Amino acid sequence: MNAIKTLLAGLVLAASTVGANAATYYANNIVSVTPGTCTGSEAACSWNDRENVNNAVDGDDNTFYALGFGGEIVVSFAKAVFTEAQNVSAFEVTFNRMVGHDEAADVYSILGGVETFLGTITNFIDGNSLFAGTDFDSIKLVDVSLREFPTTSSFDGFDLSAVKVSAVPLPAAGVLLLAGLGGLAAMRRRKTAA
Ligand SMILES: [Ca+2]
Ligand SMILES: [Ca+2]
Repeated sequence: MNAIKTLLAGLVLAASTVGANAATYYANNIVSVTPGTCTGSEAACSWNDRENVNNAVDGDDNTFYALGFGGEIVVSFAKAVFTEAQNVSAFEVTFNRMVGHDEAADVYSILGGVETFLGTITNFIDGNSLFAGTDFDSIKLVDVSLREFPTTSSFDGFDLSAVKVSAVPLPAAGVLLLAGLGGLAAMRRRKTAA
């Protein structure tokens, strides 16, 4: 029993350590950018430094780059190629800021110029994360606010403050192993009681 308890404790510790050490990378480089359309006034379109593309890769969640309707951006990271499954999050600085101000972007992972569609994100809370199951060297976002929300009050599309990727923390196999060991411990307890 004690051996199993120790083993279980060790595995739990190992699992939490993996979670804590899971490397996280914020996009820090712009590979390419194609500004989209801003339908607001000149003052609105430049308000808050939103036309400055560096705001998307400056590591500061409070600054953002507005993609513009139909605008595209490709960003990369300090790590050249990601070869493990990653969670990809793109941050909108203005989550749920105003009813009707809906914005969305299609997200792709890219490896050697070949794009893989990951899904569509929105500026709703919890609408900003996707799973990337194949290798990639960069991430592309394309504003699709008008396609997803034709009546939106947005005037310059998705506001990108940061792109973050982080390894998916605990492999399913690890969870199954823990569950299996827990079952083994329970069986041994029942045997001892009988
Ligand atoms: Ca916007
Ligand atoms: Ca930023």
